[in-house]
Amino acid sequence: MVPWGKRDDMITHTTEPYNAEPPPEALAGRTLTPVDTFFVRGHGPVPCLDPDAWRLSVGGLVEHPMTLSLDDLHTRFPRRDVVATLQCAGDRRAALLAVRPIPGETPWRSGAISTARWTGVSLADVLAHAVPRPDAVHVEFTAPDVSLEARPRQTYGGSIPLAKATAGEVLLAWTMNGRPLPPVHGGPVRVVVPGYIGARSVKWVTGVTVRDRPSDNYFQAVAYRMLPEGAPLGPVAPGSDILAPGERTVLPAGPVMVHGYAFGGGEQGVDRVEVSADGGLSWRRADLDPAYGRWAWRLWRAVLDLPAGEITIVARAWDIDGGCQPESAASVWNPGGYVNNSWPRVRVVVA
Ligand SMILES: Nc1nc2c(c(=O)[nH]1)N[C@H]1C(S)=C(S)[C@@H](COP(=O)(O)O)O[C@H]1N2
Ligand SMILES: [Mo]
Repeated sequence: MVPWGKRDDMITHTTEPYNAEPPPEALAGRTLTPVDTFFVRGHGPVPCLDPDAWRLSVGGLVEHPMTLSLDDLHTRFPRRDVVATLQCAGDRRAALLAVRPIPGETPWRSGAISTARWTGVSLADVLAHAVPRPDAVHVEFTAPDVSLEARPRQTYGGSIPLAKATAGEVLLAWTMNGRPLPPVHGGPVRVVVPGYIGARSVKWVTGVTVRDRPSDNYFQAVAYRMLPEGAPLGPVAPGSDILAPGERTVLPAGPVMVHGYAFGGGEQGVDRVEVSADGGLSWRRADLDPAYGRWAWRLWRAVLDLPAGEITIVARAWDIDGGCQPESAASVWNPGGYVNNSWPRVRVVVA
């Protein structure tokens, strides 16, 4: 039995806590990822929260601390709807592991990224009622799930800059693709931070604390950094990936449709995507879907004429400022295995 109503072909990394990603082909060709296909990343067991008993406390450096019920969120604030892509900072770690081992971290392939339409209220509207004090700089989110990874043992949390929290797009969301947010994705209410690494979109959120510095939570202060003493990860790095054909697919010679996505993280627009069947000597420009809003990935497709043999298909995205993805996984390798935005490569066998 596949837990949480997920599709049968999910690639399960761990069952307790549940961590699973869809095969990349299942993500291809659809801007909105169906809920049964959406990846799950959890550091601890899924807490079972009663929506009627759920409360959100808003406090810290604010003039008017508040405790809000789900009904308060429904009735006291305008509803906001955002299509946002969530990408785990560990997405595509498997290609980094091939360079050098990264012990103890989940070997995500290409599926730790998915897109949904989220509905809720804007965190900016809630904070406007609470009125942050002049010394407010960061907003911390807390949740009740306890992770065994964290040292010392603690509940999950993280933070974002106040400027991001009040920009409008950050949601306290209770629906996902028009349905009540499932428990495994953070129901009854989660934070959705469009354009930031998935780790900041805290599920089962029960606390919003305004602070003068980032969260001291393990998942902000220790994990999710590129380097042990480096800055905590925030905005998503621009990148792209190939979703179909899948790795090791056997194909007949001739034209083949290649599918993928590009995502600039919201701050960085995608200008173009190119695909190569000869390791990057020659490139073909992919057709890029129109933007579905600033916070969603853009799907692309390209037809490549493949000769017989073992072929490596490569892709790369350019952003509107002329930046391009780094070529090699080795050049972006880091001890936690985060943010692999190097050129995606898929090997296929053309018979
Ligand atoms: N409370 C809580 N929130 C959490 C996590 C968690 O373990 N506990 N995992 C984070 C990480 S690392 C990611 S990538 C996203 C994954 O969201 P999803 O499971 O809905 O795909 O949730 C984030 N929010
Ligand atoms: Mo993550």
